[in-house]
Amino acid sequence: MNTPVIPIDSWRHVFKLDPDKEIGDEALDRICMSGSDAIAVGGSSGVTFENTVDLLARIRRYELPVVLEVSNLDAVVPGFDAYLIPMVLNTPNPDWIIGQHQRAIQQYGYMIPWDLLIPEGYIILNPDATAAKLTEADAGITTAETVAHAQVADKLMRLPIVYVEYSGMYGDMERVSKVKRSLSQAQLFYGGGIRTTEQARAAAAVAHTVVVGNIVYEDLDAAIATVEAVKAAPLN
Ligand code: 1GP
Repeated sequence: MNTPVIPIDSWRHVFKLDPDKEIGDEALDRICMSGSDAIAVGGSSGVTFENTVDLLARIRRYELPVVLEVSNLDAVVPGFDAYLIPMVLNTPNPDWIIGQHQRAIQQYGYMIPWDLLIPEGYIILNPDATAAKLTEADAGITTAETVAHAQVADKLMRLPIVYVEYSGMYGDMERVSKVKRSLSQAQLFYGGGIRTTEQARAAAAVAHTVVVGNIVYEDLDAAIATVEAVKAAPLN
């Protein structure tokens, strides 16, 4: 069983920051002081070693944990508290499930900090998301198929995280709830399209951990308000 190096099981709210997007010092200060449980750094395009180092250094002035969601091997920067490793489950292309991982391990195995890796079973459900296009994910799967993918991650692969990813689009909370009820041990992350406190609250009712991304760059006040909404919401 994987026991993550940092206490992700206590995380209810996470901000995901994209190294390829500009964020001013004042905005970053508000994000890092918001009461959110952690910052995840990651993005689907334009993520480089340089912009990742730069963002990590700025977030490191604050106390909250900061993890890197690895999407590009050239941008793996040392110094994060942990590294989230997506394995996309709903793609027919094994490259995004294990292929890239196998090649990375063959090439860099001697320097990988294994204790810091946290694999995620990723299910991408917005066909228009960059990540869906990149990984050839079949975002048109049914709820039953989604639940079965989640159970592969939870019960066969025993992954510590199942991530229902609607990046850029608010998802079907009934489907997320069904995924949650199907899990035995994995922690359910939900991310995608959260713009209002109502959406944040609804996601927090059905997922252990709610990830808020794009709204940070569009409406900072609305982004900050999601923290309180998630923290106050009971998990059903
Ligand atoms: C993206 O799940 C996160 O990886 C959050 O999605 O950017 O749509 O909030 P949004």
